[in-house]
Amino acid sequence: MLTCGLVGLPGSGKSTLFALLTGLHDVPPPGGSVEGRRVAVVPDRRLDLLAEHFRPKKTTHVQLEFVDIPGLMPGERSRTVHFLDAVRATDALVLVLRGFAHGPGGPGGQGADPLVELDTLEAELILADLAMVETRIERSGATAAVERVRDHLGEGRPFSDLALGPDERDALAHTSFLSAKPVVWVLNVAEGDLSPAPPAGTTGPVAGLKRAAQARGVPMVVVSAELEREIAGLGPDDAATFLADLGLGEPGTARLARAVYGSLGLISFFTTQGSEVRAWTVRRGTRVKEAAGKIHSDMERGFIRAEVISFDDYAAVAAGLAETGRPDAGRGPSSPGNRILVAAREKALVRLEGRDYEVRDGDIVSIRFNV
Ligand SMILES: Nc1nc2c(ncn2[C@@H]2O[C@H](COP(=O)(O)OP(=O)(O)OP(=O)(O)O)[C@@H](O)[C@H]2O)c(=O)[nH]1
Ligand SMILES: [Mg+2]
Repeated sequence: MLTCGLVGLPGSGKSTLFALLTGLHDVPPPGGSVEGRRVAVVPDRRLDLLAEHFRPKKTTHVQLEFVDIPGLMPGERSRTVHFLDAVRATDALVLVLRGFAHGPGGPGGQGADPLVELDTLEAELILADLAMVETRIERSGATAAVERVRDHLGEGRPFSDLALGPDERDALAHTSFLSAKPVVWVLNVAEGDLSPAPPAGTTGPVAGLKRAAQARGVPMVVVSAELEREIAGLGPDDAATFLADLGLGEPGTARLARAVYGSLGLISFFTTQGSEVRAWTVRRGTRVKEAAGKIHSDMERGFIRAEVISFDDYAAVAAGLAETGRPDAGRGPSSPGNRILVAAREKALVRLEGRDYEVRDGDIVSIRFNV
């Protein structure tokens, strides 16, 4: 399972978000020195719809592990070492930046400046990488690739911004840089500031951070962790109404999980056969024969072909049919889902794909195999 670290300065809302993501009832106390680690079920409305249609015995979502890393306090050496160790043990980082004002006495002053927080966090990661590279040069001498990295980091730029040639990449293949980790920026805003898209030309920290995210190609998500915790406490119907009133289609946790997936270069595909409807994770660009191996090694070994329909095509067919609400619909072949697939086949929307087909996000896949 992939591990995502929630990192930020004290009081940015990491623990609030952590509780939200992992379904924890009580928010861990501020400044906790022992980080929490919990598994989150990644919400996916597409999978929920499939489960509603196929009525499986079991529905299996994708899971991600989140770590609530205590806030970085620059200058406090032992805490920083602990922070960096915790960061090192993750696959991806969620940078939680404060976009709401703290009450009097809150950490870090009252006003929010997410760009400054971002700089502070990145600088710490870059400094740790720089120290590592310098140690390496002292111990085993400099190579052209390592010197380039050192100069780049020395300018205060993250490893992820450095374009390397194939030879340089090979030379550094066994070195892991903290500033190379896939990141998502989360701006945690006050309840009233949760508009999905501030008007173009807006200034201020939110717009500034958005521009920076676009310029650097980093996925960014705006949430209000506090508000979303309140929403999560409502029943599913009230929660949906509440989100719709805010102009949001889905909870921030779903948007965040998708952004983490994107930053890691991961996609989901779905299977609906048998008694389970399930989401699977593969790297973008994975061929279907290899993807089949995720489900079962026999499916990869004896792969013949895959039947594939995109989720969007499936949903369009479903919307055009009255099947889903039929009171007499059962499970298995007589489930609404299978009737939708039959209709989709008649419209030639179910494709037969060979072993080299690259699986796309949202594909509904059925593997034909023979062993
Ligand atoms: N207004 C507002 N306050 C929030 C929001 N999210 C968190 N807070 C408040 O900010 C304070 C800090 O939240 P935490 O989640 O504990 O922050 P943290 O990042 O875990 O802090 P440390 O563990 O000390 O690093 C709490 O008082 C929260 O109630 C939000 O979306 N809006
Ligand atoms: Mg905390």
